[in-house]
Amino acid sequence: MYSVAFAETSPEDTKGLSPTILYETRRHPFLGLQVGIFDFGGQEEYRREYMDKPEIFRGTDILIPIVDLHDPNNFEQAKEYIEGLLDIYRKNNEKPKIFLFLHKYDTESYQKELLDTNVKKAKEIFLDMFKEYEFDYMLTSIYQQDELAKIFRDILISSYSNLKAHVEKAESQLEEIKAKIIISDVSGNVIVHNVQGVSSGLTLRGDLRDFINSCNTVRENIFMSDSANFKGRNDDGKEIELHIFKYIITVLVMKSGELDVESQNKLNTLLNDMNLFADLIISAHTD
Ligand SMILES: Nc1nc2c(ncn2[C@@H]2O[C@H](COP(=O)(O)OP(=O)(O)OP(=O)(O)O)[C@@H](O)[C@H]2O)c(=O)[nH]1
Ligand SMILES: [Mg+2]
Repeated sequence: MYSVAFAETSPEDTKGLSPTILYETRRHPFLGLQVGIFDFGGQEEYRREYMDKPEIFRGTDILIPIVDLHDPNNFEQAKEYIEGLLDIYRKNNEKPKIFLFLHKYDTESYQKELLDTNVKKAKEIFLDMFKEYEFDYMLTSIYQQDELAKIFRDILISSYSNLKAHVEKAESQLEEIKAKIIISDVSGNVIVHNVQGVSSGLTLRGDLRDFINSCNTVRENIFMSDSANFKGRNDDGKEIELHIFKYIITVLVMKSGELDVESQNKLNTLLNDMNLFADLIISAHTD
């Protein structure tokens, strides 16, 4: 799930991945912070080993229990595992936000009729376990790569109060502007876009990521300011424009000629909003 949503692996290519031994940690830069991701192996021997070490779980902001919808015979066992985790958090005196993934919500080597039955059963078994927590659940699948990336994006920004509204607003603004626009962070995590085929999961296409990266270096080393704009164009009137706001947020605009006045006005509004969005992120960090 990590490699499909955050790195550039295609869903099919995960078929050869090995099981997680004990647990693996990764860091992923997102909106200017390093997000620490702990992936706990599900095999019994590993569970027994790390469940005995509650200190490993200290400082969790977000817990994502993952239930395999293709494996209903193990739902009860999964429930016990999750209860064990909640015990650990109770002992640690911590309350992470919980997002339960009812995962493999797809019919890749699985029958549609069984899937719906399993969803119903899973909801009955799992949904009332988290009453004391800030909780939500979602139906997920690595075969819905963009959807999965959006779910992780929303989970990551859920740690920042009131950013979600800005992302939703940007999403609707993009629909009305007649240009191709990609809003991402300087590391190339796509937040919102209106162009098909520019990202795999959260990760922006390599050439555009390199462009952002180079412009960001110029901003820092040559302009020595926290925001800057960059432009390129060819003889046919194709243009690419990059706005970097507060060394965190970037807006990439691609157009094939002049924009109509209405679109240009809307784009200006969007740019102002993203400037504000970057400010909010920074003040959330300092909080
Ligand atoms: N159909 C389907 N298969 C999936 C999905 N996500 C993962 N898989 C497959 O499930 C298999 C196991 O995936 P892993 O992510 O390694 O499983 P895991 O839960 O991390 O296993 P442990 O590391 O032992 O805990 C792989 O063959 C994946 O291709 C999904 O959304 N749908
Ligand atoms: Mg694993």
